[in-house]
Amino acid sequence: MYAQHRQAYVYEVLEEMRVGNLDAAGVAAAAAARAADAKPDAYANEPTRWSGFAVRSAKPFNAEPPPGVLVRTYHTPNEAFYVRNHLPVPAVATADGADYRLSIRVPGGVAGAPRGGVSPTDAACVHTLSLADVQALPAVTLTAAVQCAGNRRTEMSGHRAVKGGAWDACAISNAAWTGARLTDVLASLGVPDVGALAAAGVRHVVFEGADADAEGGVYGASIPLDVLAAGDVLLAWGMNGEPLPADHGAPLRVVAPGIVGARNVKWVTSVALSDEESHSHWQRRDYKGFCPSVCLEDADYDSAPSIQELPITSAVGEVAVSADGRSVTARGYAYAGGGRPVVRVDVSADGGKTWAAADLAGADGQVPAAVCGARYRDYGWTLWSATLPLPAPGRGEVVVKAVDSSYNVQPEGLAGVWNVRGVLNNAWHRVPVGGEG
Ligand code: MTE
Ligand code: MO
Repeated sequence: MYAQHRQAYVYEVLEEMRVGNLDAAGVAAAAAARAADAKPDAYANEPTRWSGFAVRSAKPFNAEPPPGVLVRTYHTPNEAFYVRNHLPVPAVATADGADYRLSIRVPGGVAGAPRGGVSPTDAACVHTLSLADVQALPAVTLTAAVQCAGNRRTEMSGHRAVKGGAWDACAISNAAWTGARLTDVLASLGVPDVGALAAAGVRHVVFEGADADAEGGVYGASIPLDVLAAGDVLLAWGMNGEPLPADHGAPLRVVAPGIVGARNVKWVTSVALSDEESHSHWQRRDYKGFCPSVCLEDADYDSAPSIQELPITSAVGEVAVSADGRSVTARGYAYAGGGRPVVRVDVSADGGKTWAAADLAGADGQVPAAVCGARYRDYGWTLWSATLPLPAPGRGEVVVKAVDSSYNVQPEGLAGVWNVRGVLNNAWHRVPVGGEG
């Protein structure tokens, strides 16, 4: 099912397991039997997509918009919003929503009797909600960028080979999401607030999607309980004022603003309050960072924490040289995880020798840095622009690095952040102007 597995190293692994060879007659007979017993195409439900995408994988569909398009508008148009699917688009994405059901699992220790903390043996209470039940709650709209942990992986593999799908710098987009607060959904079921959940032993909120592999295993991920405290995790049905598109999780997706894309579960079918992280492959055996010297065989997935908030990052989307060749105007995005505001973006046109602070465009001119307790709530990205003199007529190298409200900065090079899975690349982003920088 995974086209990206058709690679030399996969065949090498399989070669060790070869038990024999089929003869031609056997192959023909098997093909005939398969045709007679044809399963429906797992990818029969893929929607029509924008022709402007740079497609990184067709099945499952992975695509990013061109950088010039991405940084043109504060809210990314729905059709151009990057798509990261691990599995086929499920049938629920294109059905009319009437049959859609969401299950919410509340452990016994929380739901009432029996008491005594959260454990898998407690009698849990499983609530079933329709789409209408969720949409009957107060609708909230908030702007949040979603970024894949693998954004800019291609650049990282240029430094040293990594294992993971190719992405340039556009596996990130920004939208205004409309939905119900997950805390409101839980409150409507009589579930106590986050503090009481924590006291009862709940540590994680575990989500599952409707998209499944050939064996029926579904996509899943979880976020720590405390992410709910700010009240901004949504079960969203709207995107930029339109119904949620099939590729982005219709009829309902999790929007966990400030948290890595992988936990923003699309086509969500279940929410479980748990003492444990999700047991899914993507929570436990993927989306984790490692030391630069750790190879695939030595990567200890159990001890590495799952990626949740992403580090401060920025990238150049577009550069335009003035008619006289003396200056360059650069534009791009900057994003900080955990809802932290981007407070400054430094841009250079001479490869990093001299810098200027860029002009920043926040959420349509709104004051960005709202805080709730210790938690920042500025979830949208920041677009920036700067016009700088070029070091030589028509030539230079544009470099960008951003700073967040905790004065976290981006590392200069790839060597220190390189990791075997090619995630979390937030090194200074460089774009040559007029040939060599
Ligand atoms: N949810 C489901 N059900 N299935 C998926 O494959 N991919 C995750 C996340 N949610 C995924 C999912 C990953 S890794 C990312 S980066 C984001 O969705 C991408 O969201 P988008 O496709 O709306 O841009
Ligand atoms: Mo992702």
